[in-house]
Formats: sequence, C-alpha cells, structure tokens
Amino acid sequence: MASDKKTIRIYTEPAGGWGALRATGEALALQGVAVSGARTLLRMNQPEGFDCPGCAWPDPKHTSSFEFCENGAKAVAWEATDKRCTPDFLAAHSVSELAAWDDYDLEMAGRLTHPMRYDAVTDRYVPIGWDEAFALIGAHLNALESPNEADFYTSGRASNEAAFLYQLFVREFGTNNFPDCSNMCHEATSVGLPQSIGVGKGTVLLEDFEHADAIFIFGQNPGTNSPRMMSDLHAASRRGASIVSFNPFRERALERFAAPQNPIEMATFSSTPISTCLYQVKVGGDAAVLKGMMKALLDMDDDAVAHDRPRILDTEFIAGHTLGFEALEADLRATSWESIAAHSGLAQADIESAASLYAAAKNAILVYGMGITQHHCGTANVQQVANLALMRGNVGRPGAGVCPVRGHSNVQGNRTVGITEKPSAALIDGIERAFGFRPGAEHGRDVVATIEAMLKGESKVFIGLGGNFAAAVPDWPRVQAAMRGLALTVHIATKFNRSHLVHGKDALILPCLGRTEIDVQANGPQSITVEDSMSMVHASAGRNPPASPELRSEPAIVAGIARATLGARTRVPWEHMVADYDRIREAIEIVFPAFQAYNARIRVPGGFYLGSTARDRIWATSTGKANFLVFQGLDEDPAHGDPDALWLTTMRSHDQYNTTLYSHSDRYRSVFGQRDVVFVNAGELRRREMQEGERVDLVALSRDGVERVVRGLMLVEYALPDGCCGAYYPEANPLVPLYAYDPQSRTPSYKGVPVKIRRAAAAQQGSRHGVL
Ligand SMILES: Nc1nc2c(c(=O)[nH]1)N[C@H]1C(S)=C(S)[C@@H](COP(=O)(O)OP(=O)(O)OC[C@H]3O[C@@H](n4cnc5c(=O)[nH]c(N)nc54)[C@H](O)[C@@H]3O)O[C@H]1N2
Ligand SMILES: Nc1nc2c(c(=O)[nH]1)N[C@H]1C(S)=C(S)[C@@H](COP(=O)(O)OP(=O)(O)OC[C@H]3O[C@@H](n4cnc5c(=O)[nH]c(N)nc54)[C@H](O)[C@@H]3O)O[C@H]1N2
Ligand SMILES: [Mo]
Repeated sequence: MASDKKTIRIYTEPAGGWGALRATGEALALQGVAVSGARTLLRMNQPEGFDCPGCAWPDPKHTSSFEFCENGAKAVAWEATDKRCTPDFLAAHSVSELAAWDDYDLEMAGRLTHPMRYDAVTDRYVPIGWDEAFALIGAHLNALESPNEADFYTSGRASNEAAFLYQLFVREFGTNNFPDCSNMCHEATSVGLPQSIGVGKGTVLLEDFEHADAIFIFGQNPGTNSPRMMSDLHAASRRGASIVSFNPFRERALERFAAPQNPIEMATFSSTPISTCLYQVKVGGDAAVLKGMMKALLDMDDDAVAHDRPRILDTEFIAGHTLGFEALEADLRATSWESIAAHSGLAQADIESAASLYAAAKNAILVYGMGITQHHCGTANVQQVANLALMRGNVGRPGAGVCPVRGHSNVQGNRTVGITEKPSAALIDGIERAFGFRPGAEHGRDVVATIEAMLKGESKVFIGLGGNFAAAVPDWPRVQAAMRGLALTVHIATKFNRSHLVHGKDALILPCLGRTEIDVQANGPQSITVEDSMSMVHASAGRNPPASPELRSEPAIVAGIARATLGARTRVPWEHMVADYDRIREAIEIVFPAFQAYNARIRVPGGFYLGSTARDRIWATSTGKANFLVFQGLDEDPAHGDPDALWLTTMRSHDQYNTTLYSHSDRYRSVFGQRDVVFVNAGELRRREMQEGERVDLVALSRDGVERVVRGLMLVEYALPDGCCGAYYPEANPLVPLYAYDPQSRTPSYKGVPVKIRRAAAAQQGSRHGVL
C-alpha cells in the first residue's frame, strides 16, 4: 500500500480475483480495523445495514447476498478507521506545516473528533463548542450585504435527509447558490438527457442487465469506480452477451475479471473475458465514434431496404415516438468516414463492426461515465448516446436503455431532494406548501460561477457539506488563492483534507457521523435514505459506535446552523424534524409528491423505485416526443491546432476515491508507489526524443495568458492512441483552465485539456515532489 516501492512493473493478474482480496486485507489492516472492519463489511448493503459509502451502483435489491467489492471495502475502511485527527494532533502541527503534507498523509490523520476553529495567532486549529461554532456562522451570514455573497457546496455523500434540510435552510436564508459535485460530474446528463428523453437520469434497472444482448461502455471504468457492476458484466459475458468498450486505456477490468464470488475462478486462477471488443478511442473521440456508429446503422439500413431484409432502424418507434430524425440523418450522411476515423482514431471497419454488434442485439444498454461528460461538448455527447439508443428503440423496454453511471453514493438523491442552483417552479411551490414561505426563483451559482465570484471578491462565505472543493476544482492554484481571501470557510466533514488548509480569515471544521455509524437523536436511533444510480431509494442505518462522542449528524449540524442564522424568523421546526428523521421524510413527501408514502416504502426491504417516465415511453420533453439532437462537427473540445500538443485526460487510479488516496499505486495500470506520472505512447515519446522514466513538465495551452504548469512528472510509456496523454486527478487539475467547460452544463473539461510536454530542468530529474 502506501509503502509500495516506486516502480513500474507489469501487472498481469485479471481485475478482481485474489489481487482484490489481498488489497482488501491490506486496506483493513492499514486502517487498524481488520476484525471490526470485516464485521462492518458484512452489514454493508444488507436490508438492516448501511449503504456502501463508495459508489452509486445499485445492489441486487438490497436483499441479503453479500457482494464482495474491493473498493467498497476500502471506502468503508477509510471511514471506519481507528485513526483519529484529535485536537492534540492539530495542536502539534500548524496549518502551514500541514499544507506541505501529501493528501494521503492528511487523510491518514484519521477521523475528525471535535469541532475546530482556525486561530490565526498560533496558525492552528483549536477546539470550539458546537453552539459557539453555530453562532459564529450565523454572525457571518447575517453580516453579509446579501445572502448571495455566500456559497453552499454539497458533495454527493450527504443523505436525502441532510441534503433536503440543507437546501431548505439555504433557501430560507435567501439564496440559490448551490455549487455541488454534480456540476463537475454528471451535469451533462442532468442537462442533456431531459432535452433528449425528458428525464435527467438513467432509464435502466439492474434486472435489465440480465436481459441485454449487448452492453456498450463509453468512458467509464467499472472495475475501479463501480466495481459491483463487474458482477453484472461478468454474468452478461458468461451468458454470451456482447460487451463493447470505448476507452483510450485498455482498462484491466474491461479486459478480464475474476469474480471473487466464483469458487472455480478463484481456485483455478482463471478469469472471464469481459469486453468482446475494446476499442482504444482517442481522448475526445467518442462523438466521432457515436456518429460513426449511427452512420453505419444508416448504411446497414439502406442495404436492408435494398435487399428487402428486416430494417435495422426501429422505424415504428422513430415515427411514433421521436422528432428530429431527418436532421440527424442529413448530418450523418454529410459526415465523411475520413473525418470520423481521424477524430476517433479508429478505423471505419472497427466502428462498423461495433455497429453490427449493436444492430444484432435485440436489446442493448448504453453505459457511460466521465469520458463522455467531462468535455466541452459533454452535453451534446450525452445526447449522441441517446440518439444511438433511440435509433433502435432501445429506451423503454426490458434489457435496454441509457445508463449513466453516477459518482458519489447519493449524488443522484441530493439532486432529487432539491440541491440545485436552478430551482424549478415545482420545488418552490412545494416548499411554500410545506413550510409557508416562498423561496426566490432566480438562479444561483454553480461550481464555475462560485469560483468566478471568489476570484472577483463577490463571494465571502463558503460552506461545504462534505467534499474537498479546493482540490476537486479546475485551476486549483488560482482558486485556492481566492479562497484564502474569504471571510469564512466551513467544512462539515468526516476526515481532514486539503480544503481545510485552504481557509478563510475565519474557518471552522465541523466533524460529522459517517454512514457506518449509529445515529441517535431525541426520538432514538435513526436511519437515513439514499438513491442509487438507478433511482432506487432505500434506508441505511449505521451500526458502529461513532468515531467520537462529540460528533453530530449532518442533519443536526445543518439544523444547528439554520437555527443560529435564522433565529426567530424561521418557519421551519428544525429541532422537531431532527428529533426524528421520519418527520424530515414527511416534509420531503409534501414537497416532492414522487416520495408519497416515503416512510412506509423505505421499510420494505429493497426500498422503492422513483420511476422514470422515459422507461414508460412517456416523453416529458418540450416537444412531447423523444428528440434526436444533432452534434455539430466532430470536435468535443475546441481544436488547438498545435501539432506538438497532446490531449490530456485526467482520471482516477484504482487506489483513490476522488481526492481521497488509498495508496500511491494503481496496480491495474502497472504503476506502484507514485502518482506524479504522465502516460504517453511509445510513438509520441520517440517523436519528442524522450524516454520512459524521464521527468517532464506539462504545460497547458492557455487562451487567457495564465501560465498553467505541473512540474516534474515521470513519463510512463503506455499503449494509448496517438495525440493523447493521461495523468491523475487531482494532481493534474492545475492544468485545467477554469474557462474550459461545457457551455450547456458548465461541466469542466477535465478530460480534454490541450498540453505540451517540456523536458524538466535537470534539478527536477529524479525528484519526488515535483508537482506544482
Ligand atoms: N473507487 C472509486 N469509485 C468511485 C470514484 C473514485 O474516485 N474511486 N469516484 C466516484 C465518482 S464521483 C464518479 S463521477 C465515478 C467516476 O467513474 P468514471 O466515470 O469511471 O471516471 P474516471 O476514472 O475519471 O474516467 C473513466 C474512464 O474514462 C476514460 N477516459 C478518459 N478520457 C476519455 C475520453 O475522452 N473518452 C473515453 N471514451 N474514455 C475516456 C478513462 O481512461 C477511464 O477509464 O466513480 C465513482 N466511484
Ligand atoms: N481533474 C479532474 N477533476 C475532477 C474529476 C476528474 O475526473 N478529473 N472528477 C470530478 C468529480 S466527478 C467529482 S464528483 C468531484 C469530487 O469532488 P468532492 O466530492 O468535493 O471530493 P471528494 O474527494 O469526494 O471529498 C472527500 C471528502 O469528503 C469528506 N467526506 C467523506 N464522507 C463524508 C460524509 O459522509 N459526510 C461528510 N460531510 N463529509 C464526508 C471527507 O472529509 C473527504 O476528505 O471532483 C471532480 N474533479
Ligand atoms: Mo463524480
């Protein structure tokens, strides 16, 4: 794990298998929870247990099967750790000293145990009482000239109950400034899919994976980021479904996987091939692939018509359910195969064979992740996935559909219960109905707008319900400088992280319960609820004793802040609701009618499905139909025109959860003990007369004159397409310019950054901490 020697050595094992069991054992031991951790794991995703705090992939009905998942286990171990970040620890280390620590070491300090306030005289965090902390926040917020001078961030781990209270408080306070992690993640889905199919979420359920004849995966890494999906892919592969992946990296789990549940694979060290075909598309080449596949479908359909064979297009569906097909068809016919091949990096024949597998499948599921959404044309990309599905009527029937794989375990639920900077009329009416006040309707700030406001000095207070904003955002050196000028920063958090060191003039860290822990309120032990990537809502109750007796639950902390800020002017019975979370759910039900009988339905094992109109072929779009939407041209990110530049993509290693590092290794990509690397192919190295192991600087091509450099990265030769390179998030974020985002969804273009490679100064060669 952390002590891994810095090496590049070829890792030959399949994904999963014994390697995953070994890694899990090491993770539990490292966090000092080998025995209690294993017991905790057995309660994960059980009807009476807690929801995995890792990813948002659903569980088989939250019934009783135990699905082993290495990265779920690591997420639990990192929360259930026996390490503590105590007042003594924070007295021993100044903030300036900690700022020089590695992100890994910061979180290894352990769980936060007490509310802490920054003391400028000693440059340390010192303990503060809860009531005093709430009063300080209230005083700051009430001193603002306008509520719009404060920003309220949410990371997607908060429960429905916490997120609902948070947005209620912020709206009653008087702003809609809700930057959230979705803004950096699946916003392109939330904006793009409603225009296409009338819902901003996926249309498949877990059981659809059992009925799909083909599964296509665009820019998503299931073996690392949604490992429980591997059970579904493993089963699909074994029953003969085609699985086709498009990824610049040959991700190990997309190649082959050994299911730790499968005794024969484990005993015989064998594995199951996952992808029928794995196409190494160029970074930013998916729009070309998708348009190419659609063009190939048109060609096959022409051929079928000419030879009087069954049609390839679902003409009945297209005629009855959709609009815009003619414009799409005209655009596809006008797009040349040469340009498609050049942009995707794939041969026409490869794209045609992918299209043939798609056409041969009666039912197909189209899965996608950050490789699709985090581009300048992220929204239009998402819509191309929808177009491809619609051409064969692959929406709203068993075994078929569009499947965006969400990120944080409750990011989807947070949105459903009102975390949005663009409140709908229904949300505003709902709050008025439930609480008797009418929140403002004007749009607030998202992540990009929040940062712009910080840079201009228009934002004064930042409150984060979880997350690590200062490390997750683009352009973080500039952002962090601006955050240091804020009047107040507040972080409600489980673990110590970088953002806590990027503090405003006043700063608080408020420690909260995690999902694995028992949450007792006035009316007894409470459970919370979450929504997974497939719109299933279910309850979650921790069973571990809290990491410290001082911890409070997120709903209790939000209520404390609300009470201290709003005082007598509030219309919300904060203490009454926090005493019993059933009451919060009753309020959610009044605001959002889809949650009718909320408390009754979460008491049924497995929870309930929130429903999707598109799944029933009801199109809640402005046209009342599903819409084919044309992608103009083939560039996903503005062309840079520099023959020497490469497209950089920034992604996760196997051993990290966003900004949380489980180790410095990435075994499936054969990198051990180091993250300050850049992956480039042999041809690109040769062209530059560079070699693996050399230290280089990455320099972004900036349009705004700002110099963006990450120094001292080690070159790793890797089989990537030409014209691309890859580096890790968050280390590479200083290269992502704030202005580079999708104008529709405003998602930063984390996966399409033009950069140049520059040989590092001699002094840098061989240095470890060369990153800017
Ligand atoms: N263990 C673990 N689980 C997680 C997370 C984690 O960090 N660790 N994060 C959670 C969150 S918040 C999210 S959003 C999800 C993220 O899960 P993913 O969507 O899988 O995110 P990434 O790892 O950033 O990138 C996905 C894949 O896209 C590929 N890729 C990069 N650029 C392109 C491109 O231009 N085109 C194509 N086709 N592929 C490309 C990368 O090689 C990588 O395999 O996972 C969630 N689950
Ligand atoms: N370059 C680049 N940048 C990216 C991405 C990328 O692919 N490339 N991906 C983007 C994406 S998809 C996302 S979602 C964002 C993620 O951005 P964030 O959600 O802001 O970041 P995380 O690293 O998930 O936050 C980790 C912290 O959350 C806190 N935490 C953990 N559990 C809990 C809990 O139960 N309650 C509370 N209150 N706090 C808790 C801990 O203190 C921990 O340190 O980053 C984005 N940034
Ligand atoms: Mo995410």
